[in-house]
Amino acid sequence: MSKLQILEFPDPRLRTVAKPVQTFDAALSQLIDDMFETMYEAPGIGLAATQVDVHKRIVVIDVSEDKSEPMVFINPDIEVLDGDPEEMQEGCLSVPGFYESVTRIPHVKIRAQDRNGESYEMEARGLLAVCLQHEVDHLNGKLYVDYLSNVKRTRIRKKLEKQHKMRA
Ligand code: QAP
Ligand code: CO
Repeated sequence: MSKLQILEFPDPRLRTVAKPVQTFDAALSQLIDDMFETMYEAPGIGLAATQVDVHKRIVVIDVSEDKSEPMVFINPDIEVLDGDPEEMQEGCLSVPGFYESVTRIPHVKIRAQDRNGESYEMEARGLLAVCLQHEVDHLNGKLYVDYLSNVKRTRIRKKLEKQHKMRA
């Protein structure tokens, strides 16, 4: 297992639209394990392959308290169900150190494949539903900061760019 490097906003590679996974092999399984290791070490609750510069439709999530519920979503197809929009504080491993309120409908139906290519469906609510929408956005090149005001997004971008310069 190995920890992968996470791309940070405003890296243009985060804007890539990921391609469907067609081959379910040992290399895919290894990538999924590495994504879990990377997410758990951060620590985070969700990670899309886009964030580790792999432009395939793969998401890993674990919203449990004790890292006991790893979930894999390959080629996820999300349907936002009815319900009242709710505001929730979101963060992102690609936007480290910032948390902002985003409004979403916290009730979705998801169709995806597991690491063996087996199709499944599930309904999700609450944090899991929000996290799924956030991660599927990554696969489409979208970030939660896109939902913020230009002023807020620009402030976050400038602070991160400054940190990246200091690191270089
Ligand atoms: C997406 O995000 C999410 O800034 C997953 O310094 C988050 O795991 C969806 C993290 C909240 C819904 C609600 C962020 C770790 C982790 C940071 C994450 C940080 C360290 C973010
Ligand atoms: Co994110």
